[in-house]
Amino acid sequence: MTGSAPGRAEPADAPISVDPCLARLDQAIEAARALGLATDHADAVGEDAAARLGFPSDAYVLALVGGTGVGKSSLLNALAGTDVSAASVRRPTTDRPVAWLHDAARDELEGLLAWLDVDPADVRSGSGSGLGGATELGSVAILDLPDLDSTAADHRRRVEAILPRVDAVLWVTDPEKYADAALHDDFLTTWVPRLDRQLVVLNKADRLTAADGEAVRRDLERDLARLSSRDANRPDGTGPPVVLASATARPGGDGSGADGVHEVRRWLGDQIETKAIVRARLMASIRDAIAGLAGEAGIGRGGSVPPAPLLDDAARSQAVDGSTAALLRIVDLPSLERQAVAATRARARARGAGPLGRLTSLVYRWSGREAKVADPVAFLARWRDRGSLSPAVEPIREAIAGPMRAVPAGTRRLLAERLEPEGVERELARAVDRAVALRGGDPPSSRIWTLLGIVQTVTTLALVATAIWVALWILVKFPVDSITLPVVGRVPVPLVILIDLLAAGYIIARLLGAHAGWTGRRWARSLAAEVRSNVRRDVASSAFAAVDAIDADRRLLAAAAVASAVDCRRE
Ligand SMILES: Nc1nc2c(ncn2[C@@H]2O[C@H](COP(=O)(O)OP(=O)(O)OP(=O)(O)O)[C@@H](O)[C@H]2O)c(=O)[nH]1
Ligand SMILES: [Mg+2]
Repeated sequence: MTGSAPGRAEPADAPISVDPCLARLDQAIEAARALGLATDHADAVGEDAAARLGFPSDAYVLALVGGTGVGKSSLLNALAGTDVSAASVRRPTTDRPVAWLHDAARDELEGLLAWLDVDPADVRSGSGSGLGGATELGSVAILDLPDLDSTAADHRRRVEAILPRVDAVLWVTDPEKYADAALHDDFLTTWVPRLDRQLVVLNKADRLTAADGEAVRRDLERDLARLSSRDANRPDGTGPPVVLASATARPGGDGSGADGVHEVRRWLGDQIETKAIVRARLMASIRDAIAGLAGEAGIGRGGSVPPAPLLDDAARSQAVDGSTAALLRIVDLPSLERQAVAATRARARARGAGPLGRLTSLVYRWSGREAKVADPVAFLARWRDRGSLSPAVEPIREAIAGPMRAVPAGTRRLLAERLEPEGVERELARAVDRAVALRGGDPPSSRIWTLLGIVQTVTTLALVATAIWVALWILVKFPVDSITLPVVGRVPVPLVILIDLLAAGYIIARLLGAHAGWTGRRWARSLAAEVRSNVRRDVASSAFAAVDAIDADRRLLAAAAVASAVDCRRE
């Protein structure tokens, strides 16, 4: 039906625009959808508001609402000055909306009435003789609605469907029904705070003594003031006025009832700003819809703003610690450190162990041993082969179990989907992949190794030369000097030099080994620390991404609800 409405157009002279209020509704709906909540009602409120703004707001729609037989149709007839809606003793009588409006307004309001689903055959108009013939009554279309409380259930549904689209209400009750729960609890609770323009008519006042009528009137006023005070925009808690009337009392007749109908006429003829009436009830409905969404999300009135995160810091950090520890067990940092030390030693050997070291390095590499035990980067890359991720998923799921119970069912479903074990496993695996993609995976080096390499090379060359010398001496037996050593006695010089060179080579190799080990261990420790902190950081940022998204939408919805108090305020 909204499709039949013309496009939205804010009245040009509107002092306050509904647009910011509608924008808040859009924001709240978007957040609520992201939270998995049903937004049908809020969608309908938004669509209705947009549609209503597309119709003229120089006139407003007033509905007569009440139980069956209270005299709604009789009241309309009295106001119109002619029988426009059937009134009878048969219950219920009115089964679909009947509209009455001033002749002058008929053309202008036809579209609006069609949008309200009033059959054109049920639209009556007149000169308003019953309304005093006042042309200012061209600013109201009066709807006589079916009842709220008869056995015809579809009557109530019709009222429920049309009420969100009317701008003002004339609540009609009578001495028997004024305390009726159906009227008091459901409808008044919902609508009294939302409508700026409303009047309560206690009809059939002719059946009460003046004193009883006055007592009932005061009783009703008290009740209505209580309902109105629930509206933040009406802190003074004044409810709609209550009028005692008698719709069937003849004009010029005896009493207060007829005066009451005059009072209703006067109220209808009040010089009111119809645009403001329409805007105010649209904004009240929108604000209500936003508050409804916030309530659905569990962040309604009384909740902290911004709402507390679903998962508190302590629980989150405990879960991240647990999951990180489980992941690091798979990554296997002690083995990583061993690989790092071995890789550093291999590099030191290649640089600082002279020609023989270079040779053993080549053998080490070609045999594939180096890649297996001395390549920390490759070792990290193979982390997935070393165990199952399930133990790392558990702390995350455990942490969210409590908050899951606290959120509404729709949000719980969303969270359950996003936090199903396979998904969490994938996220954690990605986090570890990112964490182990280290920059600078090459082992460290040192100038000392180059220096030791040169010394070792010289020593090796000298050793080869000396070995040749010793071999020749053994074969040819040419004379050489001897040195007398304690215990051993006389030892030929070539042999002494050979032994010295061997000892020097050994010492240089030990020095190199010690330095490479020290450098390697330092590097290994920093690699392990980097992996450890990377894994924790990436787990912290990704494991609860779904919860963080829900938190962000809850904050957005709460912000929309808070802002709606300003953007949807009445003039
Ligand atoms: N005594 C008395 N009877 C009234 C008054 N107003 C209406 N009635 C009678 O009450 C009966 C019901 O009136 P209706 O106007 O049909 O009531 P209604 O609220 O439209 O009822 P539904 O269409 O069924 O919802 C009729 O017999 C009216 O004559 C009144 O002020 N005083
Ligand atoms: Mg009726």
